[in-house]
Amino acid sequence: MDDRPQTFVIGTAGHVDHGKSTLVKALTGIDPDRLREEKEREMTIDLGFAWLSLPSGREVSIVDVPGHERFIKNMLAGVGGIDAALLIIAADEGPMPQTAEHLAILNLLHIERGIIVLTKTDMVDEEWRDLMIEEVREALGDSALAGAPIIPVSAISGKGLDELRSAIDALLETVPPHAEHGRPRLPIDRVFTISGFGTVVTGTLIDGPLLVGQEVEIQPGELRSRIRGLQSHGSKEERANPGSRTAVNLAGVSVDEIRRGQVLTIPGWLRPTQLIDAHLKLIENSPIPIEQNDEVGLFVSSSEALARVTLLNDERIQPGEETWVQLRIAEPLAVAKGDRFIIRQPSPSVTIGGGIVIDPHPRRHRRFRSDVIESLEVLAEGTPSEVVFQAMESGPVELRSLASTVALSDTDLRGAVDELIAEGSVLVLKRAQADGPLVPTTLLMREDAYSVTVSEIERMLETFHQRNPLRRGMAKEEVRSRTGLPARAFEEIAQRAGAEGRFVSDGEVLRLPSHHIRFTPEQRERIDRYIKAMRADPHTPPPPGNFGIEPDLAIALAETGEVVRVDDNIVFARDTFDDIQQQVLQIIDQQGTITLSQFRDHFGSSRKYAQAVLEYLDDRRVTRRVGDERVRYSGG
Ligand SMILES: Nc1nc2c(ncn2[C@@H]2O[C@H](COP(=O)(O)OP(=O)(O)OP(=O)(O)O)[C@@H](O)[C@H]2O)c(=O)[nH]1
Ligand SMILES: [Mg+2]
Repeated sequence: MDDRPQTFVIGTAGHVDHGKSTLVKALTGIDPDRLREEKEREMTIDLGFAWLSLPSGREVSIVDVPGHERFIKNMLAGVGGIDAALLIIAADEGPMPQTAEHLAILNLLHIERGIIVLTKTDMVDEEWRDLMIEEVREALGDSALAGAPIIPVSAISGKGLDELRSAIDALLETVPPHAEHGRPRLPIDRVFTISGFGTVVTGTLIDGPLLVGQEVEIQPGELRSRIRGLQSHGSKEERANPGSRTAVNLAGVSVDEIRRGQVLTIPGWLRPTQLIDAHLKLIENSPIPIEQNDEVGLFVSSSEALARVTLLNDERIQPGEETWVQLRIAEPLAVAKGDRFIIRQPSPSVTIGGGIVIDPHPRRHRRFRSDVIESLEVLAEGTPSEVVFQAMESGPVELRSLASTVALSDTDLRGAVDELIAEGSVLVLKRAQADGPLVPTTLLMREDAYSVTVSEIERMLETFHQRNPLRRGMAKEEVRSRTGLPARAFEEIAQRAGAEGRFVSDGEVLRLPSHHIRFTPEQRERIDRYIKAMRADPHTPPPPGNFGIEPDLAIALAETGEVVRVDDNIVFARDTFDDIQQQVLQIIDQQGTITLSQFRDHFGSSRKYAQAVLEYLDDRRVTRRVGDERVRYSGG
């Protein structure tokens, strides 16, 4: 168990030049502007990081963001996962455009804890300061930070900083324990090398702890690695807890394989996606509405991509309105259910809204369908088992991939799955061991979907048998491709339905249990004549064509087992062939090998027959060719 106190991450926000970085330095002693260009231009460009211990002893990381509107993408990459925000407003200027935009972003991301820091108060008199406090209160409107404390400070004189530290302490007191789903995620916001250590990535850790030595996966890209070391606040740790800024030293990967926007997590559950269902809200002062198929910039955690909006229930949505959408993303992103996102107009670039991921792996929906909207409502609001049931709508799914769709802790997810299995609405297609526990790769399927699929296959087979009475069954691969199921799911469904007696899996083909190859009396008559002729000359039997046995009929006859079809023209009666095979093996056992001419002499057959039979035996792995001789397939 880990009994260290909870860690926290707070972020700055606010208009350019209002004093965010200066305040961070005054609070922590660490200059968050680390790039040379930042120091030269006296402007934050990319994220900066610092940390401090509060009077209570709490450890807090601070993510310092740029205020300039050109770098808002970097601000968005840093704001994910923070526990609280410091919205910094310079007392001389008061609220400005990016004050409002950052406030809107905090609101959309549901970052509801914050402190308004009125800084640079050394530059104004008291009267002006009080006027600004009024103005700030007004600017907060009915946002989530409407009731937040407003603390006047000067980062230069240090006035108000103690009050600010206490206020941060009091605010963090109200942060509930960080969620632990058992599936830690580190949205990567920085990648660099440290000489002697190699590749390091950093981010704000959410949803679970990371441990040194652990195997990890980086998505999108499915890059595997192992955690060589962990750091938080500049000191080495064996374990990083959710809610902390975390630096991860990775084994065996180079910096150019990783970029901001990827997510480091435990292997096997987080599947990248290019289609998500979401609930979307446009901010009141969005300059534009959204119309069907509009393109937007999508920002989730530290990642960004272009996306097109399918409005599922509207022709257009106006500023201030909210609705259900499907987002078609231009490139894969590793997101999970419940992730909050921001959308921006691509050009001119401005924040227009945001929302929450409801299903990261939906199917394409048709618009204006009440059943689609209802299922999204269930996914958004339902009980765990309702959510899991709904999430399984699109077909068989592995237990581990359900995890990214449902945003439940492992315990709750298993609880919900067990409940659904017990009530019979979900089936375990195949357990790793009979009666064994569910493992991450166990395939689950809704019972209703299973019934529909099996009935569909039955109908397919019925039609096939009717049209092809001489065929033993339908090629499995063809059945599978018509159902559209992935190979493993199909195989497990076929096995289960087979065990239930719904159809028979017979080598490469599937058939209905009632189906057998049946010949018409006329066909039977021809066959009997043909077989009689074969018996007259068993080792050099006549070709089937001589008796009007067309290839289809010969194949069917072979499938019934009455004959062995070595090729189109060389067909033996079954017992003759079995006898030939047995004698071949006997000869091999007596003299070690058999040659083609030995075969020919022994059976008194032609070279053509001898060669065809021996090749057939090679194909069947009865014999094996070594130079000009045959040995037993399994023998030396
Ligand atoms: N007098 C006075 N000047 C301040 C105070 N805080 C910051 N400044 C000055 O304001 C200027 C901008 O400060 P920064 O901290 O770089 O502002 P910022 O919000 O980080 O700016 P960006 O990161 O570019 O958005 C600098 O010249 C600071 O010295 C303060 O409390 N009093
Ligand atoms: Mg700055």
